Amino acid sequence: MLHSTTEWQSLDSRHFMHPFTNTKDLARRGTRVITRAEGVYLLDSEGNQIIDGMAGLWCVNVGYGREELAKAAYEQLQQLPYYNSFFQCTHPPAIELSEKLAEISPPQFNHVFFVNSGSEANDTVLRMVRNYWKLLGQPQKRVLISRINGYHGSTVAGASLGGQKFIHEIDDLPIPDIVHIEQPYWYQNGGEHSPSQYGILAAQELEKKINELGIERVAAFIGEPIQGAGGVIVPPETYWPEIQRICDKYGILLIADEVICGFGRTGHWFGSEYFNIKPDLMPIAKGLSSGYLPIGGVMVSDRIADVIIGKGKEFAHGFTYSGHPAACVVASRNLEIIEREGLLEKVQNDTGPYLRQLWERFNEHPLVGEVRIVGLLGAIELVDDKSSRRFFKERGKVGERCRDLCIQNGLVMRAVQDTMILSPPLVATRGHLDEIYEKASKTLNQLAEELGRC
Ligand code: PXG
Repeated sequence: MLHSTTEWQSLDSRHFMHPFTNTKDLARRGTRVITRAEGVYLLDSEGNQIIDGMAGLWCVNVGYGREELAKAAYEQLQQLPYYNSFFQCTHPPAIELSEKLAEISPPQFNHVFFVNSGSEANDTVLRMVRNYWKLLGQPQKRVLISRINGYHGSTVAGASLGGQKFIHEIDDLPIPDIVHIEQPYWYQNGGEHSPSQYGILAAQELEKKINELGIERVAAFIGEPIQGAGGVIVPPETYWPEIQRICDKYGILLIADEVICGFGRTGHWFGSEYFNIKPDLMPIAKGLSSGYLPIGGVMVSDRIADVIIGKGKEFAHGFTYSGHPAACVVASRNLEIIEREGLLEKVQNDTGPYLRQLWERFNEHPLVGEVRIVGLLGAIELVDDKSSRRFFKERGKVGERCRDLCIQNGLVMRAVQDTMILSPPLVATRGHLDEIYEKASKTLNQLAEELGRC
C-alpha cells in the first residue's frame, strides 16, 4: 500500500522498534523512508536522490539493483526454497558456495560453517574455539582476548566480544572469560609515540594480557583487520605482524573478523591478505551476498577442522537457516560478479588509490585531524585542535551535525562520534567518488563556518 511520507513515519513510530536507536528521540525527529535504490544511489519517499557512501551498512559491495541476483533468488525459491543441512542432508547451493569460498580464501581454509549474520558467525566462533581446545584435552583454555572499541555483533557472545561500553552497559556484558585489551588507535592513544612504535606497543598489550591470565587459560585473540564500526581504525603497519608473532609464540588461535573487511573492501578478498596475516578462523557476512539476502559464515582452517571434524564428535551447534538455498545462490552469484567485473583489481589499482588522493586533500581542512584510508574504506577525524590532536569536548555532537549536513547535501556518511566514515559500494566509479568528495567537502566547509573555524 502506498502512504505519504508522514503516514509512513507515523506508522513507523507506532510499531517499529529500530536497532541501535533511541526510539523516543526517533519519533520526535522522524525517519527518512528509503523506497528504492539503483547502483550507488538511494531514493527516499520524497523523491530525493542520495549517494550511498556507506554501501547500506558496509555491505552492498556490488551496488543496488542487480537483476541477476534477484533472478537467482527467484529461480532458487521456485526450485527449492528451503531445506536444512542437518541430519545427513545437503543441497547444491550450499555445496557450491562452500567450494567457491574454499577456492577464494587463503590456502589454510577448506571448510565453511554457514550462519545468517556476522553476529551468529561470532557466536559460532566462540563455541568452536572452546570446543577445539576441549577436544585437545585443554578445557581450561576458554578465554578469548578481544579489543576495546571492537565490534563483533549484537548477540550475547558477539556483543561480549565487542568492546564498546555503551553496548555492554544495557545488560552488564561481557559474559565470563572474554577480556579486552587496548585498540591500535594511534590518533587517540598514541601520545608522543610514532605510529609504528605505537603499533608495536598496542600489540604487546596482547602478550601482557596472556601472561597476566596465564597461557593455560587463553584460547584465542580476535580482531577486525580494520575496526569498522569503531571508527575505521587502521592500525599502524607494525601492529598485525606483532600480533601474529605473539599468537604464534603462544600457540593461541588468531581470529580475523572479516565481516566488513572481507569481499573486496580493501582491494583483496580478505583484509587479512591486505595485512599479510594467517588467521585460524574468519567470521564473514555482509559483502558475502552484498546484503541482497542475509547470510554469513565462519571460514574454518585445517588446524581447527582437523580437530573438530577429525575427532569424529558432533559439533552440536547450528541454525535452521544455516546455508539457506536462496541466500547461498545469491552469495555465489555475487562472488561471480565481483570476479567478472574485476572489483578487487579495480579497488586495488584504480578507485582505491583515486579515493586516497581525494581524501588526503582533507588533511588541509581546519577541522580535520587525520584521514585514514585503505581500499574503499575511509575515515575523517574531526577535531577541535589539529596541532595538539585534541578532540571536541563533547564527543559526537559535531559528528552528528556533520552527518545531518551530509544528508542534506545528498550524501550518506556515517558518524562514529566525531569520525566521519566512508565505505561506498565497490562499483563506485571515479565520477561517483568525485561526487562524494565534492559533497563531503561542501559539508565540511559549511560545518567549519558554523563552528567559526574557516
Ligand atoms: N563483525 C563485524 C566486524 C561487524 O562490523 C558484525 C560482526 C555483526 O554482523 P551482523 O550481521 O550480525 O550485524 C558486524 C556488523 C555500524 C554497524 O553502525 C556495523 C555493523 C552492524 C550494524 C551497524 O557501523 N557491523
